[in-house]
Amino acid sequence: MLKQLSQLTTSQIQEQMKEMDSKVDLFRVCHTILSLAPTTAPRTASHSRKTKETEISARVVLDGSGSSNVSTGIGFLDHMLEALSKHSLIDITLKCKGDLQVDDHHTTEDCAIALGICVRKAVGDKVGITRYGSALAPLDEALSRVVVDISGRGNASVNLNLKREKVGDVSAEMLTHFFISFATSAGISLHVDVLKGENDHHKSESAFKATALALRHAVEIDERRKGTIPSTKETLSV
Ligand SMILES: [Mn+2]
Repeated sequence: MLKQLSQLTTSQIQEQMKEMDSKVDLFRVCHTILSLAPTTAPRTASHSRKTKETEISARVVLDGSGSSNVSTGIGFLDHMLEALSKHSLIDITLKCKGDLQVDDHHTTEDCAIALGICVRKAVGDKVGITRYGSALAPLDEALSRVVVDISGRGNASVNLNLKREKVGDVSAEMLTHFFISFATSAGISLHVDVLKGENDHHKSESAFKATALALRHAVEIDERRKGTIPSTKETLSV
């Protein structure tokens, strides 16, 4: 090598060094691209449905950044779902045109079902997930506790303890119904309890935020599971 180099002129050596530099750069670029490439498919799912009552399209990205684009026609529900996305880090896109001239029932229920279906599809066979999640979330004087199990079986126990008939433009009973419909279609056990609070807006929002925090933990991949299913039955399919 030294002998070969000694036979070259200074400009030839410089040219060879430039060529080597460009090869090293190319190697670095290839290495970076390979290290950034995802090793598994992104956990995302979509669902759309059109009936005489509602027309809905929904999409979730489980390993998202908490960005949302929500438009249900019900302002307070949008506010709650944006909070759900922000604090779960699950990206949510949800568009709904519902029969709000009737009331808020079909729109709220069908949005919950569509989001639940997306979550169920996105967690797939539940390989490697943490499965359980629990969280406390305050909002000023209000405090909520949520416990979730991504079991494949949908059920919910919900105590929002709201005093008013409506919060914003959604009825209190439909906020409760939202959690039940979501849990049923997502195939999760969901326990929502507002433990304290005076203001119904605060109580509702702390319940959605606690749900977000619990869900975030439950859907996350647990690296120590090394791709196994967190069940002694070795399956979490229904
Ligand atoms: Mn608020």
